[in-house]
Amino acid sequence: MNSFQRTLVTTALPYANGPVHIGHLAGVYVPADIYVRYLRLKGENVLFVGGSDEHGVPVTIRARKEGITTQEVVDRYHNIIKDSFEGFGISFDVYSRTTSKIHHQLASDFFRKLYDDGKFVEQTSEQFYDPETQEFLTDRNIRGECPRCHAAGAYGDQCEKCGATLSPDELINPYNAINGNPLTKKETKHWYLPLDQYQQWLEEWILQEHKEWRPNVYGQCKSWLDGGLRPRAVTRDLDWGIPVPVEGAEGKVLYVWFDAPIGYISNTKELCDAKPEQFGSWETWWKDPSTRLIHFIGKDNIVFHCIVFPTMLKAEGSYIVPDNVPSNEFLNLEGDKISTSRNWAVWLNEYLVDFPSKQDVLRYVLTANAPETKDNDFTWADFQARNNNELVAIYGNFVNRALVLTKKYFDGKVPAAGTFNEYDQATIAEFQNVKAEVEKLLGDFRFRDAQKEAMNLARIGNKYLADTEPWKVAKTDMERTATILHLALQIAANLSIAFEPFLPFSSAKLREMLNLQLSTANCQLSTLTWEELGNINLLKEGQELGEVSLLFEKIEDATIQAQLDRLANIKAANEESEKQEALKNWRPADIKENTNIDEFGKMDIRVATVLDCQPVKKSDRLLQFRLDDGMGGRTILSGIAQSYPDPSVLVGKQVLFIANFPPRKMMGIESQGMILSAVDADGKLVVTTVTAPVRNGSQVG
Ligand code: B3M
Ligand code: ZN
Repeated sequence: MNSFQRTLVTTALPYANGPVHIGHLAGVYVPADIYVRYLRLKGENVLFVGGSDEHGVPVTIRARKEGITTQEVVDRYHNIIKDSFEGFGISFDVYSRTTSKIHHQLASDFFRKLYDDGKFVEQTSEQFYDPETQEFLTDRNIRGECPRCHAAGAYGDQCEKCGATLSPDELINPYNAINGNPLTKKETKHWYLPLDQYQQWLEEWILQEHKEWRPNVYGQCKSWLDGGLRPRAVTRDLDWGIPVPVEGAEGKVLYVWFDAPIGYISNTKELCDAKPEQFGSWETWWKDPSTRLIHFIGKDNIVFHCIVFPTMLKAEGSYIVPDNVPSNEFLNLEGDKISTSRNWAVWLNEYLVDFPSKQDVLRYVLTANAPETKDNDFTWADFQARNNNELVAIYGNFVNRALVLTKKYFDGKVPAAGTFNEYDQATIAEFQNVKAEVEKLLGDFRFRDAQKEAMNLARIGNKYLADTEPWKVAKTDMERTATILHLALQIAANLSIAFEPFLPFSSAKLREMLNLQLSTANCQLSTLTWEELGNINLLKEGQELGEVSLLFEKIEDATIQAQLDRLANIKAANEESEKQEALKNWRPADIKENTNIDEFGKMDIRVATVLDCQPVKKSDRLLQFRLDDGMGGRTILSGIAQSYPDPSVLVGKQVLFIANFPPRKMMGIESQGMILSAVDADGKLVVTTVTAPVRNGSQVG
């Protein structure tokens, strides 16, 4: 099993319908980049493939929203996304796009081969249809009320509010997301990949042969397989995408989830065809069983990468299938689900502007807090704390002290080491032990723990200086001071290797400060290798150090506050637009079951004048009414405080109330009845009244 000769690493292709955000980086691109940089440092043959997913409904929705063409949308966001990844040092060998000619050809041929080999089944089914625009609607273009949380405007595939996975049939009052039209159903023909026919193979391949996959990935596959696989449509009625290359399929395109993973292959082909002498043949990467294929993805993509795409590859017959699919759970932002459509995110392109030269801080925080086994939360407070207390206080502080003291006492030249004493030896041994641990963790895709171990190396260095106190020793013993700083500098040089996969920008900066001069333009080591980690002779005695500056800088409260303010504004805007969406699509509820005059007659509804109305202390919901009910007065509590921020507007008004409810105590106050209110679409309650004055205590009927 370990006869692999090369590793092909792919990362999910982000939809080019918006910029990428911290969720993308944390879930997929940083872990993949750590892994690839590590393999490269070890001298392994590795290819790192990425690209933008430019088909699918999300991009067409964005185009309509922004009033530009779909091509303009994908051009714009492909470039923004590509720049963001470059900005964060995600070291792709190729980053291309699914609108490329090569991809259209390859995906089309792939479909045609399966079609010609009789691998698909054809099926006609009923789909949601807008009779006015005469188009079939995809899940994403259907909206309606969420059956779970009852938020307005949930999508046919998912509710952005509560995160539920939905099918359009579950939505309450579904409508066309673009024009609000009500929908009917109509028959249409599509091609299906019969996953059921591959069930047994998948069970063997995943459940038996890949027990080592992450529990979240294995578990999700198992539950799909246990539920029994069904054929899946791989074509759609849409005008944006790769045309179905079959006669009689006009107006249909390949389903985006059919073409997008083929994008991994097309992008490899694009690179290899352009530089065969450097990267070899694309077919070696995709068809030679000695290639190890690894897909880095987010958890919502598991089924496509573990079940659908492997089935496509298997059905085609000449491809390898993935060896592992390290998938992360989700990263939330300040307690709420990250959402592109709701603008609830930290956008990478904005971060790069707001925090210039601080790419590694975000890389560090996202790895330290990576959602490897469960969903996790990104908070700006944690971001600040990890920067100030870990990067600055441990790693940065150690490096700075070692370099500044060398400048001070040894004219900025690496001092000669005398004999290492026992404590030095123990420090070296402890330091060298960490290497194997980091390797094991990285091999198991446990990036969070691996980075923690790398940080332990910095801790060892920091502790070494704190314990040996060269600034004190220098007063009496320059020889010993030289030994201490010599070792400290060697440790610093080692840190530049250990952190290279995680914090490549800082490693490059550190090497410059140490005058190791090994960095290349994209922050990759050119001559140092992972094997050197633990070597305490990386720096030569007498070698001159470079300019010293701070490796990391403290982040101030005001900077963090500015980010929090920005999020608060977005939240307010979202609440407002959700309210508008609810109002726009509101329809009266269905009429209740029939009742009769006798039932109604049991209800004693009367008129009263509000004498006083106050919020109930310690309750944000209740108002306390004092009423003149014509019968000596009564107190009623009503849960409408949110709708009446100034309850005094009700004083003097005549209201309707139910007089014969049994008294009930709330917050220590007895409520004697119920005041009648109407509920508006946005949940606002409006107290009912009479259209002309009547005597208090009059009955309504
Ligand atoms: N574009 C969905 C996503 O961004 C999709 C991934 C494709 S990977 C082949 O989550
Ligand atoms: Zn919901």
